[in-house]
Amino acid sequence: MSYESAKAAFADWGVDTEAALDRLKTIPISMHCWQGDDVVGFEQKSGSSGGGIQATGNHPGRARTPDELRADLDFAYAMIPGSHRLNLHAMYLDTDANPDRDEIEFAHFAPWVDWAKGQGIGLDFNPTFFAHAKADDNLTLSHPDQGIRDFWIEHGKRSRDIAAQMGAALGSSCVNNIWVPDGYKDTPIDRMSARKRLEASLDTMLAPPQDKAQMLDAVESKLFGIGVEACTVGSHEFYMGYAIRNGTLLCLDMGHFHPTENIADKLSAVALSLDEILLHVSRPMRWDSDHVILLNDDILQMAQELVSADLLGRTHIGLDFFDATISRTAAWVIGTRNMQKALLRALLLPLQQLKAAESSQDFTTRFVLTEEFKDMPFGAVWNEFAAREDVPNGQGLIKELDRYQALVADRG
Ligand code: RNT
Ligand code: ZN
Repeated sequence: MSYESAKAAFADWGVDTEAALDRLKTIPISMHCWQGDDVVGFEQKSGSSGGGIQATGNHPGRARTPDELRADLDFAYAMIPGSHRLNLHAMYLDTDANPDRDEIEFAHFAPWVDWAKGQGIGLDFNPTFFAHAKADDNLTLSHPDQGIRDFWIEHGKRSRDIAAQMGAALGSSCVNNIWVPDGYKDTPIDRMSARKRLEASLDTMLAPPQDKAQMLDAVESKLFGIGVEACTVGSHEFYMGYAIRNGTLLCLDMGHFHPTENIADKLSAVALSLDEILLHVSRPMRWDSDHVILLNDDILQMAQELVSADLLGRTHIGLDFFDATISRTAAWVIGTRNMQKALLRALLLPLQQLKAAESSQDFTTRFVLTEEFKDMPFGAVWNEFAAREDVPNGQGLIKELDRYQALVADRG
């Protein structure tokens, strides 16, 4: 179907496709660096990834250096319509120096900032509280040992400074997201002390004032992880309260709740108590497996909530998945485009009619409308978006993804 026919079909329902495309263009997705190298990073060290985070698969083409990762990102961004962001983890520093986590500085990330400037993209940041000898027991900010806590507090403080400098250099506030693996494999006897230690460490870390125009603090909860099945110190209730009391962003990761929970239902609830939200869009399969996101009901419902509850202006959309069984660049491209496609579908819904039906308790009309709308020509509107943004689609996209994968396949 041509775009003009699709436009008319949506207009029939009172939906303006041009307005939807204009809005979609302005929504940045923060693409996570760690899909490109299986969450390994560029520290000069050996050891396991730790923290229960494990990419599986050995598809050829893993980026081994910052230059390779940037080349892969350049390609991926060229396949994704719109202008986006990069979400960097502290362990992806780009320097010949070999600083420990409590020694990192902005200078160690300068090549990333120069690159981002050249690409016109914003950066987000994360302290790395895993994949380190001092995190091997899955205790960092809540560790009973004050020395270990201080080490990680220093890492966290430095990460906030680096994020602020990134935000200042790029003229776009950098979200600095804190996730720690802390927890217990078996049932602890004193959860309260662990949570008090985590709280106190966060308080110390977040005490130095930062300009919100430069950096924004976010905290990420989790239900459980491998090796910490019995108790996660930074649970949802812990961080929900912490974020409200301290005015930080709350990061909702789609894989960090019970498998039957959907964060689509949480957005409007937490938005009443929080200014801003960070999303880690992911696809849990049976557990927090971080599969590449599909254009499935979970993502569609979440995007619908963002639009329907008017939360796009105060939600930062980040991705968090990693799959090493398929082309890593294809995973980035398809996952990011799926997030955009979900937003587009949400922007093309006859929301006023749906809301009117619901508020008059006419659930039959709401039901018929949502189901009839599934046959609307969303694809033609997406094709138009891709064409206007000069990115390939369909067979052209497959050709490009294959071509790039062949280029990187002989990396060792
Ligand atoms: C882990 C969290 C966290 C990480 C990244 C790499 O369960 O989801 O966000 O995936 O920091
Ligand atoms: Zn996450």
